[in-house]
Amino acid sequence: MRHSFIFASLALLAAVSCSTGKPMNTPKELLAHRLFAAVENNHILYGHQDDLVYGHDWLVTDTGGDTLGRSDVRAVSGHFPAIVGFDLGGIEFGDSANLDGVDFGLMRRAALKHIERGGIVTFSWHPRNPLTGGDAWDVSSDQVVSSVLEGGQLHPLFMQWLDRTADFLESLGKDTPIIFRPWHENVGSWFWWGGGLCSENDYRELYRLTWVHFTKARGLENILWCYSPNGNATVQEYMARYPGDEFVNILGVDTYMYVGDGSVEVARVRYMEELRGILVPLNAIATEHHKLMCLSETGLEGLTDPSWWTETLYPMLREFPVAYVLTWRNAHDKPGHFYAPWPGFSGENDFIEFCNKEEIELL
Ligand code: BMA
Repeated sequence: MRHSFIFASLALLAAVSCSTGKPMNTPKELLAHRLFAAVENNHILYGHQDDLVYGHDWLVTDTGGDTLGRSDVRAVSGHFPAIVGFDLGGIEFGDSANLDGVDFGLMRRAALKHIERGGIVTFSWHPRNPLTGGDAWDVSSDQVVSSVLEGGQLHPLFMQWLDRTADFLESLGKDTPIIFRPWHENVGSWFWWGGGLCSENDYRELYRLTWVHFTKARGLENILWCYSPNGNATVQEYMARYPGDEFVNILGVDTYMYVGDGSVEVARVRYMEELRGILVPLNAIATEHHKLMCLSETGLEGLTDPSWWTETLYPMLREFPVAYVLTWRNAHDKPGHFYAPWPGFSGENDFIEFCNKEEIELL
């Protein structure tokens, strides 16, 4: 395992370039450099969703005074993950907690604390359906995206939603570099912005509208934007909805290993084939377009394969220059819905072995 010394050296570099009179790197550029440097050095940053605010059997409830030192990943490996993901779903409605019950004030504190200790934070967003008031998975209408775009009947409401989300991100500080990953898994049709629910053009407009509003109107120039369709898509499908180079810094894929009632072996082969199917052509595109690549969401729910980390994920990561990988959340309130071990879980050792690999970076 490698620790994150690179960030400190990059910060130094920025200061040096300032003293020589050359323009200083922006926080966002520094974060991008850090991720590119990881790729160059064959490192992969490990990330875990919601790692600091709850774990398999615990939840931070003291939103103000908690020291935020807990983490399932740290409890097992001795290290915080390099990346922590949080979800903003609910902020658009003015809710005080997100769709999984994470208080937004707590999220802000946890995110800032993680960045302060040298970590990276990425935000996803499962906003409600602005037409029906249902959740992000409400796919009862294929008119939602078109109606939030400029000229659409829901446009004013939607701009208010964007502003509430931008308010939260702004509250982290305009010099705080972060990753934002909106409108994800958009080739599949399980979210209201999904493939079967809007035209390619309308999807691209949705992403661009978000980017332009955050970057230009709100001045949030501290964001690296991640485009992350579901990985079981062809590269043609992936690129058909690509917003454009100006709007995207990181090419992500969301791909899970799914065992269900079948065998682990079959599931493993399918997962690897799916990832290779998208990452081989995506790698060529990333190189040509000078973009970073990542596994923006992945995992095996319930970790039913005891050697998943070392025999499936690790070999897969070695095949492709992905800057980071984020495994999904250890839900405290949904038994079986977990993607990282905790102390006492039977698969602990395999995870520790994974974390100890030369290429895998934690804090
Ligand atoms: C999904 C599941 C849900 C959760 C949502 C947003 O993949 O984990 O339980 O509400 O992500 O975090």
